[in-house]
Amino acid sequence: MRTQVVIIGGGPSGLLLSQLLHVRGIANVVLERKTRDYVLGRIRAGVLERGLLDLMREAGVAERMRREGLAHDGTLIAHEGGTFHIDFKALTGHSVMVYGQTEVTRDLYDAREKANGQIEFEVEHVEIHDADTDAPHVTFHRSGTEHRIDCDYVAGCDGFHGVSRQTIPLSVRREYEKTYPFGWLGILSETPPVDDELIYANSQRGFALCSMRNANLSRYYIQCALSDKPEDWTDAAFWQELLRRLPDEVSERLVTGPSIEKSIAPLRSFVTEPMRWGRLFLCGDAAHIVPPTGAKGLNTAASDVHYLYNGLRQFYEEGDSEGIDRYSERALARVWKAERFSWWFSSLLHRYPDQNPFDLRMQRAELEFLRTNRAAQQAMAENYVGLPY
Ligand code: RFL
Ligand code: PHB
Repeated sequence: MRTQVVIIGGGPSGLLLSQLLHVRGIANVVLERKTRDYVLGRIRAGVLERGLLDLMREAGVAERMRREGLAHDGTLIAHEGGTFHIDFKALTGHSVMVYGQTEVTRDLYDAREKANGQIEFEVEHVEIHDADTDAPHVTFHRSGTEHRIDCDYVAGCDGFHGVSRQTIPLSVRREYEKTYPFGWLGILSETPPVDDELIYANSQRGFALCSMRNANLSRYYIQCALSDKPEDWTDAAFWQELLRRLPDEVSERLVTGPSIEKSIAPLRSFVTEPMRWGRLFLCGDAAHIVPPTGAKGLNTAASDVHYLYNGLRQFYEEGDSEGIDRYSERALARVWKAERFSWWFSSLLHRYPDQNPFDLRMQRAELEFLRTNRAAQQAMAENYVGLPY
């Protein structure tokens, strides 16, 4: 068979691109390795920038988000036994939306289904051929049969462990990576959030984050050792450790309960360059990873989708390849700024095993500067609500 764009990966990047292209009448097929239920079972991002909200609106999938999402005008930062507020709205004129990645993905799957969009689930052995020619094609196996799709372009939206990035020869691919000596242990619990705002906490015992999904669903994280396993942590041990990392004024209000999900994510900063090779484009986690501090992963995936979708649209509607030709350069310029912010915000809030007393004082001075300096708060707020596309 033949289509215009083959999209590898049915996570949020692939689905959003698919739906946006569909709205513009650009034919596409999505290939996903897992089942829909598996993809929807992954608990990930919770905070959406306005750029992603705009794209969801353009894709015609923003209605439930508008009803159920929680607008957040700021965030709290906890340190030295107290909290301070960063007022995004006052500092930038913008807010962010708390609406889970699971819900974004569900809304996109529903929209693709309603439009009879073609999504092939449980595909195996996906291979991209001739991406550096004018006639690429993609092969894959499903239920033991090999299939082939010829196309104009391939969008690699298959996450960090996908095949798309590996298709770019090492002679042209450059990778930049930093791993962090800790992970995040996260739980989801059917309890009311401890505060209207998210709370990012720096404590002597390590980082903690209080987040939420809705009025009766909370998401909490604590920094943990890379060697920890979720099953090492009973719910009681998790709550005890979380409470010890929060100021009393917060821990006194926190409602605990059984966890309904518990997982550990390692922290990594990673960028691959270029994000285009011939007719193959990388999008989202396939091209870059940020540590989750600052909530930039899904949002940076969305900015890639924005540049790629507009490039493809310009090509198909106006016959102009300028957007496609400059995709990698434009996407990477914004990616590196998100990398910088996530790296900085991580270094501000975590305990590192090799920190010496001087490093700890620097961290404290940086937090004090942020607490008391409007320009520092403004820089933080502009990055958090999302730099312009
Ligand atoms: P995904 O979500 O990994 O989706 C890729 C899809 O491709 C499929 N796939 C393949 N399909 C076919 N053939 C192959 N060979 C394939 N290989 C893989 C996979 O099954 C999958 O369905 O990448 P995508 O779409 O680029 O989306 C990126 C986001 O998922 C990610 O950046 C965010 O979740 C990161 N993130 C956060 N981002 C935010 O913007 N705000 C947050 O608050 C936030 N919190 C988080 C996070 C990530 C976390 N974890 C677990 C890493 C919190 C956590 C704990
Ligand atoms: C989440 O709610 O999962 C979340 C929120 C903010 C972050 C990371 C994760 O920075």
